[in-house]
Order: sequence, then C-alpha cells, then structure tokens
Amino acid sequence: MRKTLRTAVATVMLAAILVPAPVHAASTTGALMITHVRPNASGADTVNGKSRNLNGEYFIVKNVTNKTVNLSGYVPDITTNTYGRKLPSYKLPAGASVYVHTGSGTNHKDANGKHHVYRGYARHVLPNDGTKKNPDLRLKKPGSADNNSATGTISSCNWSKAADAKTYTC
Ligand SMILES: [Ca+2]
Ligand SMILES: [Ca+2]
Ligand SMILES: [Ca+2]
Repeated sequence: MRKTLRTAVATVMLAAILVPAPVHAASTTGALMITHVRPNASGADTVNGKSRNLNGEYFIVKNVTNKTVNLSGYVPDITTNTYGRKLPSYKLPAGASVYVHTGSGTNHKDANGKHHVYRGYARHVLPNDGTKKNPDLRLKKPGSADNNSATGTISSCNWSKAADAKTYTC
C-alpha cells in the first residue's frame, strides 16, 4: 500500500517535471486577454520617410468569456507613450480572437474566420525595442486612462527586442 502510494506520488512528480512550463503565460482579470503581439512589422518600418506596413504591426486579443463582448472603449496602453486610442466598437464572439492592427482598414472577419480591427495610426506605435519597460502593453477596462500606470489593467504583454515579422506569446 505504502509502496503504491510512493510510486503514485513519484509518478505525479515526474509528470510535473516533464510538462514544460511556458515561459510566458497570458492572463486576464477581465473578459479580454492579450495573447500575442507582433511589435515589429515585416520589412522596413520606414522607406523614404514614409511608414510602411502599419497593419503588419498588431497584437491579438481574445474574448475569454462564453458570450459576445464589444471591444468598444477598452484602452490599449503602450507603456512608453500616452497617445493610446480606445478600441473601436466591434462585437467579438465568445472565444474568438481579434487582430488589432496599427494602421487603417475596415473592421471585419476574414475568409478564414479571423477578426481584424484597425486603430488608424499613420505610424508604427508598438516599440520594436521593448527592453526599457515591463510590461510594454496593457489592456485596460473601458473608462481607463492611457497614463502608463497599472490602474484599470486587465491583461498585459511584455517583450524585449522584437525581431522582424516575429509574433510573440504574451
Ligand atoms: Ca513597431
Ligand atoms: Ca501609454
Ligand atoms: Ca519589455
């Protein structure tokens, strides 16, 4: 009996060791969670003084609830600046994820079932070098200020130096 228990305990401990713990673990205290980020859009950010591929810079937000959530009013707070725009009105279905693009476009669901919303900036806003801050991006509940503080935060994401066209897990 004792030996069986010991074996069981040893097995559980071994299993715990063998399951790799994720380095990052996205989390949220609200309905929406930042799961991924691509801070450094593919290709040169600027060519001849003009910003390029603004929509190649994005982060991904997931509705972790079992009902539709409107993104309206949620505040992405990039912790190195204070010009964060609220998310637009867009109904994100239960369990679905949305790409939040930096540039302009029409909010929509694509042919592969992926959702996209656009923030309408004329330049890149997510820092390619995220070594100075931790976290680099917070998602705050509606009514919050983009003041680089933690107040109102439901989910956050941190990165360091972002490679070109690389997507990071939050
Ligand atoms: Ca960037
Ligand atoms: Ca900010
Ligand atoms: Ca960072």
